[in-house]
Parts: sequence; structure tokens; C-alpha cells
Amino acid sequence: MSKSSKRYTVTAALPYANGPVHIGHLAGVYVPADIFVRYLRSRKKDVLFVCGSDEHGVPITIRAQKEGVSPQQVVDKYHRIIGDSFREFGISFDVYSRTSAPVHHQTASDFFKKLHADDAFEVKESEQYYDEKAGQFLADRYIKGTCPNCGYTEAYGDQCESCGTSLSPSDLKDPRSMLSGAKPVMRKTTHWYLPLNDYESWLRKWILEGHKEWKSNVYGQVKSWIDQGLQPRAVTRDLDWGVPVPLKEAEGKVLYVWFDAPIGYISATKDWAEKSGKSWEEYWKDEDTNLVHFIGKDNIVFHCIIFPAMLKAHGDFILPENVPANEFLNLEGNKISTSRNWAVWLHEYLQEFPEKQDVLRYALCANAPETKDNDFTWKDFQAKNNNELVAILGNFVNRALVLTHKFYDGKVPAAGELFDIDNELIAKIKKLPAQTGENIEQYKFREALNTMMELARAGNKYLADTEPWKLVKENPERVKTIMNLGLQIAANLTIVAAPFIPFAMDKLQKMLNLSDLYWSEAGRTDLLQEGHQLEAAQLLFEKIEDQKVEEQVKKLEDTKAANEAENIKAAPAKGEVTYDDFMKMDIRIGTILEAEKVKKSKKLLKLKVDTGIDQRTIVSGIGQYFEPEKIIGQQVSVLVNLAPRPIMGIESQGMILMAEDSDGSLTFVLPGKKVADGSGVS
Ligand code: B3M
Ligand code: ZN
Repeated sequence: MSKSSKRYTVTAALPYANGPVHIGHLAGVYVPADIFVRYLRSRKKDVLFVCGSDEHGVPITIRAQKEGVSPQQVVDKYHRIIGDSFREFGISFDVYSRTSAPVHHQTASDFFKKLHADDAFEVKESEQYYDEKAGQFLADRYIKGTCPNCGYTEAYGDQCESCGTSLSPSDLKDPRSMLSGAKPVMRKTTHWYLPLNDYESWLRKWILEGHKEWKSNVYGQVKSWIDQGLQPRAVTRDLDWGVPVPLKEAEGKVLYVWFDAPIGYISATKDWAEKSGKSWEEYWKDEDTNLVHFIGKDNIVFHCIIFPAMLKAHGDFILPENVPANEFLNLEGNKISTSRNWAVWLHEYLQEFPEKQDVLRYALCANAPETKDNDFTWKDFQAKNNNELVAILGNFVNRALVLTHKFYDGKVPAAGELFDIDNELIAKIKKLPAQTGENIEQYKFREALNTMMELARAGNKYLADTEPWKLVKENPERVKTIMNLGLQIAANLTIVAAPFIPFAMDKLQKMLNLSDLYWSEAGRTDLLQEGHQLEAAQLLFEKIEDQKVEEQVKKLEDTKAANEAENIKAAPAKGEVTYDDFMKMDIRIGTILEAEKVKKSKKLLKLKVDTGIDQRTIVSGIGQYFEPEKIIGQQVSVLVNLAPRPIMGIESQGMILMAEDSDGSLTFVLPGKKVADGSGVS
């Protein structure tokens, strides 16, 4: 927070309204943003936290087409689901708006008009694929064809999902339109471009020289984009879903989704201002406002290069003060994927772990992918809950409250004489909240969480070391001091832990019978006065049993198995053969008589097989899955009329038929019951 900070506008990436949100979204963007904002509010800063659904773009139109509904129906559905998830997890937006709202269309349209009037765009003609049957230009994702790299026939115009190569539509062999199936033709079209190249030296100065404090992952990505040289970017598209380009000569065109989406932050602010009778302009135009964008790493170029260039071109707006982007969160060692259902969906989590929002917030913050990709595992989630939230924070708070009820009828006792152990604790109470705050201000949320937990840890250890439950008989005066200090820590936690685990801290605040405290009060040891009456103690966290997380792991394993089955189904069929071709194959049931490893080979076994016709040698690549001695006597299916061929110097006379599972493991292909050797298969 380098600037004098009168006011903050904090934005969190607008999620695409084409699916629900998952833990990756929460860990990467929304939990850190929410911690930041809750902290600022506790510092009594004027802060506006904006977000909304990103409702334009091709993925939404494709989804609509697949489901046979309109794009508006798709976004209506997910806008509601996403908004509910955020609310349930306590992501405390001041406004959650949407880009299909009229205020957004108007704002984005005006923005474009201003840039157009100022001659900020270049207009260029280019050739693009057009579907004559459907009467439409085709977005890259609407074109399929054969990948020039691997031959996969279902590659998209922007990427081959089989080999991962990124493509442009003209790279595809045999392109076809996904709208009509027709072969698309090249047609001329006009688009408006933002000449990013013109902003290069300005960007260099503003970010590379002026914002060296940005996170290294963000700074590094920006630098590499700029160093590679910036190109003009088209900001319009030939599509019928989006904000129409407000020019007569641009009929049938819309603004590119990445042009309108960031303007969504501004329109969301207007939406909020209208409803609450405030001025939106202060939050976007006043130099005393700090603009901070929370995003995931795939959005860096849009928030650090393209949107700032747009804001600069427009001229009326402030620029971001920081863009604390995170890397990605993986799940149980694999990339989170919506299409493969490899995710923990927020709405499903709450069904399985009702009222455990804070546990997930905590586990995700502790594992936030702040500087590199990180992994979420259910085991770790359980450990964070059981070993930290339950065993440290929950245990400490519960002891402090329960003992106060037991010894003093729930009335806070006065502290008396202080000893070293007390003074050391008091020093921590003074220091840790400030450190937590500093970490948050530097966007080090994991570190901040640790610092906050040190306070709970210190309290827990203090009670364990002083054992007030034992001491109460022999030294009741001393115990009053101990309990007083313990309760002061609990009161401090309602301030310092609240940004991270707001639900539990609300509960604690009620148990301590406290009204809202602010960050400036943290560090004090007189938050609770002598005689202050506490409410009944309740557990803040409960243990999560092994079985509960095993169920979740099982669920993921099932997903994996289903995906693999799907992959097998999806493997394209080989070319046609005729009946006669097939009938040429002579497949017999036989029995393995001898088996041994082929020297210098891991995979190959040399087998002697009784085919019912003869005994012969076959070399088979099953060595990684079968021990030679264990398959003697095993019945097998054998292609007996395969032309003999030498393998590692051994003549192999036939082939054993195997089924290959999706993980590559092999199983013998056999009839359902034992049949005589020599029986034919057809
Ligand atoms: N809708 C992209 C994403 O979820 C996106 C962010 C827009 S922020 C203006 O990756
Ligand atoms: Zn490919």
C-alpha cells in the first residue's frame, strides 16, 4: 500500500457464468480478496469490493447451443448459482453484478465510443472463416478439423485437445463448422484494434520501472509480454452474443469479451452506487483511490496490459495500484478441470460439510498458490482442521471460556501481578496483530494466516504451561490473571482472525458478548473489563473423521475412473474392414505351457503355447503385468495365422490377444468359461 490511501476499489475477477465455481477459484482469487477487504474495513478504510458474472464470450454460446437453450438462460442459471456460492462462503462483495445488465451494456458501449471518437483504434480488414449455410462468421472454437500436428480429427480452431498444440483456424486440415457441419469459406471482415504496440514504452515505465514491488510472478509475466513486443489486439468480434459495437458500420459485431469484461468492474460500481445513493466516480477517477485487482494467473495480461491500456486511452480513470495475481491450485495432484469434473464444487462442498465454510477458507488460505502452483488434498484439509483449527484455536478458546464459567460464573476476572511468562505473552499480543496486518498489506496471506495462528498458539500454550485447572485451589489469585489474559487473547482473535474465518469469529464474538471491535484495538489486553459477563461456550470447530475425507477421495477416484472410461469410448474407431478381411483371421484358444523373460527386455516374455493345432513359440509384450511362473497353465486367445516375425532375435509365431485398460494395464481376452484348446473365435 504505497499510496496515501483515502479509498480502495478492490475487484475480484468476474467468473464466467458458464459453470459453477470451485475451490480453485476460491483459493486463487476470492478468499485472498475477501481477507484483504475485511482487513481494510476493520481498519475503517473506505473500501468498495466489486465483482459480478462475466456473461459474454464464445464458451457461453457454445454451452447454450449444446443444451438447446439461449445464452441468456445459461448465464441466468449460473449467475444465480455462483452468486449463492460466494454469499454462502462469506465473500463479502459490496456488489455482485453481471455483464448482461443494461448498465454494463451502456457503460461498455460508451467506453468504446469515447475511444473511437478519440481515434484510439485501428480499423483493419482480414480474412476469416465464414459458414455460408449458417450465414455467420465462425469464432475459433466453432471450427473443428484435423490437427496438423497429431492428426486428431476433432481439434478446435484455437487448440488441439489431443496433443495440446495451440492452433489458428487456418492450420486445421478439413475444417468444418460446428454450427452446420459445412466446410467454411474465407471471407473478408473488418475489426477494430487497440494498438497495444503504441503503449509499450508507457507500460514499461509504468509497470517495469514504477511497480517493481508487484509480485514476482506478475511482474515477470508482464515483463516477458512486453519484451516479446506487443501487437494490435482486435476488440471486436463477429458474433451475436455480447455488447453490440455502437457503430453503424459494425452491424452484427459485438465487443470482444475481454474488452467488455473489465469494464464490468466499472459498471458494477455504477450498479452499487445507484442502489446505495453513492458516487461511483470517486472509486474510479479520484487519484486518492487505490485500485487493486485480484485475479488468477491466466488473467494477468488482460489486467496488467490490455485493461490499463484501455484506461489510459480513455483518460478519465485511475490505474491499478497492484494486481496480486495468484498461480493455480491443483486437486490431489491433478489440474482442476471443469470438463473432466475434476474439482471440488463449492455448492457440493457445503452439502457434504454443512456450516464448514471457515474450514475450507482456512485450508485454502493456508495452501494458497501465492508464488507457485499448489496442491489441495483432502488429507491436508482434514489435518488443517483437526490439528490446527480444532486442536489449537478451538481448544484454546473453549478452555478459556469453559474455565471462566466454571471458576467465575462466566464473569471476566481481574488481572493481578504479572510474571515473566505473562509479560512475554503480552508482548506477543501486542506484536502479532500488527504483523498479521503487515502481511495482509503485502498480499502475503499465507504468512498472515500463520501469524494470526501464532496468537492462538501462544494462548493455547500459555494455558497448557500454567495449568489454571490445577492451580485454582492453591493459588486462586494467580489463576485470575491467567484467565484474564487468556480471555484477552480470545477477544483479540475476534479482530485478527475475522478476515480469515469470519463465521467462527462471529460466533466467538457472541460468546464473549462483545460488540464489533476494530483493528486499531487489536494488541490491547483490556478489551474485556473485569466483571464482563460471557455467554455460554460452544465449540467453534469439530473434528473431521477419516471416513468423511475417505468418501471425498473415493468420489474423486470414481470421477477418474469415469473419465478414463470416457476416454476409451472417445478413442476414435480405426478404418473400416470388410467381412472377408475379418474372416481371414484365425483366432484359437490355447494354453501357455512355458514362459520366461526375454533377456534385456522389461516388457517381453517368450511363451510356449499349445494352440490345439500345435505347440509354438510366441513373444508377447506382457512382461510388465505378468510374472512368467504365474501364467503357466493360463488359457489365452491366439491369432495363429499371423505371419511369423523376429522379435529380439526370436521368431514369434502368432499373437496373444489382450485387452488394454485406460491406465495401460493388460488382461487376457478369454471366453467366459474354459473351452478346449484349439477352439476357434469368430
Ligand atoms: N471471466 C476469465 C476467467 O475466469 C474471466 C475474468 C474476467 S475479469 C474481467 O478466467
Ligand atoms: Zn494435435
